[in-house]
Amino acid sequence: MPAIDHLLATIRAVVGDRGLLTDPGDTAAYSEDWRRLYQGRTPAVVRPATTQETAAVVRLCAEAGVPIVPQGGNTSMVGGAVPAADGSELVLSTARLNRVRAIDPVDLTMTIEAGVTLKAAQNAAAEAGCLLPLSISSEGTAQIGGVLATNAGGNNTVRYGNARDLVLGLEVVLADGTIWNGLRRLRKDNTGYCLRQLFVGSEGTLGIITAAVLKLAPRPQEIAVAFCAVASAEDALELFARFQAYDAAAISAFELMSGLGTEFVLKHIEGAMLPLSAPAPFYVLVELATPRADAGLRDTLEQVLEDALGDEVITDAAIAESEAQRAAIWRLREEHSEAQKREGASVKNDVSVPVSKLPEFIQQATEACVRLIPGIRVVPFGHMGDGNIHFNLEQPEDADGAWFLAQDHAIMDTVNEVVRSFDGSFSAEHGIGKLKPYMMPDWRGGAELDMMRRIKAALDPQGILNPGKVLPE
Ligand code: FAD
Ligand code: 2HG
Ligand code: ZN
Repeated sequence: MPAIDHLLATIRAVVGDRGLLTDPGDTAAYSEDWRRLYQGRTPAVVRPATTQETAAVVRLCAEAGVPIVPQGGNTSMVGGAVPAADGSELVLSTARLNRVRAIDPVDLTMTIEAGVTLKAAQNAAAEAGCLLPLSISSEGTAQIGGVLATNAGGNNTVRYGNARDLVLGLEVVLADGTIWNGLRRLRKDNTGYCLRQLFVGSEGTLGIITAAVLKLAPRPQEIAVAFCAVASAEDALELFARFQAYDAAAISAFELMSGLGTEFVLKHIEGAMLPLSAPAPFYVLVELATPRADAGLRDTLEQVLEDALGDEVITDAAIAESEAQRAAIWRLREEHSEAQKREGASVKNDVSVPVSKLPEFIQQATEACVRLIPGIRVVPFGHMGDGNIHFNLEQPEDADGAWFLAQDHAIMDTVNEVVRSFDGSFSAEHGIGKLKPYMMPDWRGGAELDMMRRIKAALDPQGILNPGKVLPE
């Protein structure tokens, strides 16, 4: 293809040899998603090292009319960063935009480039005596740009909100190669439309985020974590209500796990151990944290759990006595996705309902799925404290994995019907990507989808940024 060869030659002149991968052996990893739902193909992965290089590459692609798929850590759960199968799209990886530009512990802000991994960003904040209060299991690989482009949620949303709530400023390369420098770090700034929030959660379809100013929090001085056994999701909700009543501001995570999902972790993840004497139908991981020294958090945790045990709200609990025990408890929660993947084929439903409705939702969605596919294994887990449950379904033990995956629309539609009856959302934190655009007309049709299409047309009139994602064709 002479046209693409010419484009790649001009791009190479901008980004250099290190900035351009064209060998199929090198580009393959950028062309498939973490779940292996989509196998794409790309003639090249472009890896600019600066905002200016990014802008120049986008300008060249716009002039040539060649689509671009922005990619960070490629951990999307919905195929959001995978190029099309026909090899017509370039992948633009942000991996080399990896500088922490500034941290201000008084302003509690961090100015950081898109390709820094979330884990590296957390570490940089910690070194400066601060906390970047966003935590997801993929944080070692996911990058700041991807986290913002998907408005990631995760384990601390109950206390600090989603990625969106942490963004004060953004730097974005627009679809024609224009650089918008909105890297402000003000807490108050009402100056027209809030453009940065348009790009947060836009999944690479409106612009390429190259840097951001994020809000930090004071670093916790005391952290207390417990792993609790509960007989039902109702009891887990009652436990959440008790922690809220006792000290709502101290809750930094309240995560639910099913007995089956935890069994998968114990079976597939080396070194994973249940810190309790017997298995239970559900488990809760609760984490309390405070920036105050000597706040007595451990006493709070013990008091609430002791009362809950007395009232039979929980059946057992283990409190972490060391950093190693805290990490081991968190591992049981964080390895759920990996363990489920190793167990076999699964269909995910990243849904949210009002927190108070979660137990009823889990029960009704379970019944509906079992009616649809007898023997289906239900694995609900996730961020109970903010109402976001990963209502995942594992193939029946004796079923064919490919057959099960082919039932994905039937399964997701069945779950979504229950979600709708609770006024919930079919996409709480992972986004729409390539997997869910077909759901958009039904859930966001009419004026809402129309506005989204108009925004897309205004910011990307050629439609070259991440085609086929978010909006239905
Ligand atoms: P990618 O997968 O590379 O891209 C995601 C989307 O963002 C794509 O549409 C891409 O085009 C776009 N994009 C990427 N970078 C940019 C940029 N610089 N500018 C514009 N668009 C861009 N998500 C949660 O919300 N909470 C969780 O708890 C959570 N846990 C996870 C656990 C595991 C094990 C895995 C595999 C995933 C998990 N995720 C979770 C999903 C995923 O990790 C997040 O969505 C993450 O924010 C994606 O970051 P990334 O850098 O990998 O983005
Ligand atoms: C989590 O909360 C992630 O661990 C992944 O959002 C959920 O695997 C999943 O479905
Ligand atoms: Zn999650």
